[in-house]
Amino acid sequence: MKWNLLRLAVALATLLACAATLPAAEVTVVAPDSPLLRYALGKLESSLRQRGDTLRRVASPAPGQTAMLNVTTDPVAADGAGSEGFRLTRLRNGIAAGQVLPPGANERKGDSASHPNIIVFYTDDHGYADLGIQNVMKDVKTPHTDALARSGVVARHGYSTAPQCVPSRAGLLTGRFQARFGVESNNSQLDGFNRQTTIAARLQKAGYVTAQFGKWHLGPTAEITKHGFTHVFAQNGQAPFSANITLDGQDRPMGSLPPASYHIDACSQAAAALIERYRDKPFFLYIAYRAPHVPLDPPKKYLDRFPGEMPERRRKALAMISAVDDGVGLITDTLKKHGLTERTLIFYISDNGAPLKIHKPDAPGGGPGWDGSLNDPLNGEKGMLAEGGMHVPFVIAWPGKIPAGQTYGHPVSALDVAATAAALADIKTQPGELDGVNLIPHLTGENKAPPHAFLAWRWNAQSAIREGNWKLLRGGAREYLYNLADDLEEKHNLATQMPEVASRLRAKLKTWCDELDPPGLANGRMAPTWEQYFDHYLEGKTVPAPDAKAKAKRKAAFQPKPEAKP
Ligand SMILES: [Ca+2]
Repeated sequence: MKWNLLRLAVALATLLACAATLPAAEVTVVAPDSPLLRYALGKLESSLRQRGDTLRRVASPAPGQTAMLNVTTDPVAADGAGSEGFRLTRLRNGIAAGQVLPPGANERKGDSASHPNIIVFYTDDHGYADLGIQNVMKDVKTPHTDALARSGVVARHGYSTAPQCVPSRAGLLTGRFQARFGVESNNSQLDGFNRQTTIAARLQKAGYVTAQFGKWHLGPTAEITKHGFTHVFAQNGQAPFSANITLDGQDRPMGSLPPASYHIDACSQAAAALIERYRDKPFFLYIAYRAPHVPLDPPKKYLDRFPGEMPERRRKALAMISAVDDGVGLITDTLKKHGLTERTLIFYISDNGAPLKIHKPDAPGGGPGWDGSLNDPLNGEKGMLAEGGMHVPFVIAWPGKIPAGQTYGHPVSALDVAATAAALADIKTQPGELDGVNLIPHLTGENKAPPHAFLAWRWNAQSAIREGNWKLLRGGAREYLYNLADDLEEKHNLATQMPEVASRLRAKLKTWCDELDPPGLANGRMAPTWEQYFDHYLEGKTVPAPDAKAKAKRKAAFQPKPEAKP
């Protein structure tokens, strides 16, 4: 006993002594757990802070587990002392010994404490134009998301897997193209999805705390926990939350939770509370804001940020996106507060493009149609495999791991989220089990090749393939070929000029589509609505306003009635 205490004392003294001489690099301190060593690690932490270094993470392990402290020294303040092979030679392998490992040694395989946290912000019907960092629209205000993007990567060619909510979410969460298991559209049965293993389930098994916030849209909210999410704070539409945690991130029985604040704010607050609760464990947060999807319901606080002349739908969409942006700010601040910024990989992606409904009716107060978000400069909208339907805002950040300030030009997919997460958590998958790619080597520059040989989609009667800058888009009997390098707006159909390219891509697309359930270049017929969309966006034809009569009727209904005569 005395001997152990002596060794603990030596370890403590050595750890404190080494604080002044730690090299200019990331190091990991590993030691068997004990109250005394925790005390020593605490002292080391405060010494490093006084020296101006950045503390990356302090794990507070359960009794019997290994204590670990990762620190990253500030390169400006660092003296450049040899960073390779640095060791505390006075410490021996023993019960109470502490050890300082060389840089990179902290990525311990199979140890969940070394795995990064993963957060996915998934917005809803949020068009490509509507992040400040996109430099498309001047009216949008997203300072926190822009800062997040500047700390990492703006993917200029980021895609969701579908131009609609359900299939897009099924693809994101499984990491497999959703029509492989029969989830084609919002009208599909979800049996196929229910048989899949979500990335949440994989991460949960790997030791992650998992939590879902906001819109689910993949079956009953009561079943969310069956898909790998331990904590649920779900809300579909205007219904009360279905939650097994409170706004403060504390456990409660799964059930209805009346909204205590605006749904976007509530999701952000609950997510931040869960970060506070689990700051010492790896966590996976899937934060799916129902924004700026209709009904457009921003409170005054957010509307007031967008004064002046503009369509009311636009004002409301900007206000909802601003609320999401506040959430991004709250969550990134919470990470920073606990030294987790460099321990956390964040994705920010929209589930599909904005629904414009061709004529952009400005009916205030929500309802179907234009949600006020915009896809500029892309052509088309939600419900199309034209770029406007699924080429979306796409940001990836992991400060300290992925170089900041990047704009990434190769196409990436929401499918890559699961593949990246699986790789980072050391989750083994079979070849072909996931459709996405681990993006990290591509974003660090280690792998300069495009992540994907091609990306492909099928949504009902439409299908598309993008290979390099070539894109073949099919809708029923129609076929379009675009060179996105100089025609991102999809205005110049080259199908008749370049038949050999179209033919090659069609064959490749057909091979890919034949793996889907059911197989085929199309699943069903083009509805008249989609024929109109294609006419309007891709053929430049004038399509009469579908709601002209209804609009007149609505206007008449709002005329003040003559006062009744006494
Ligand atoms: Ca959506």
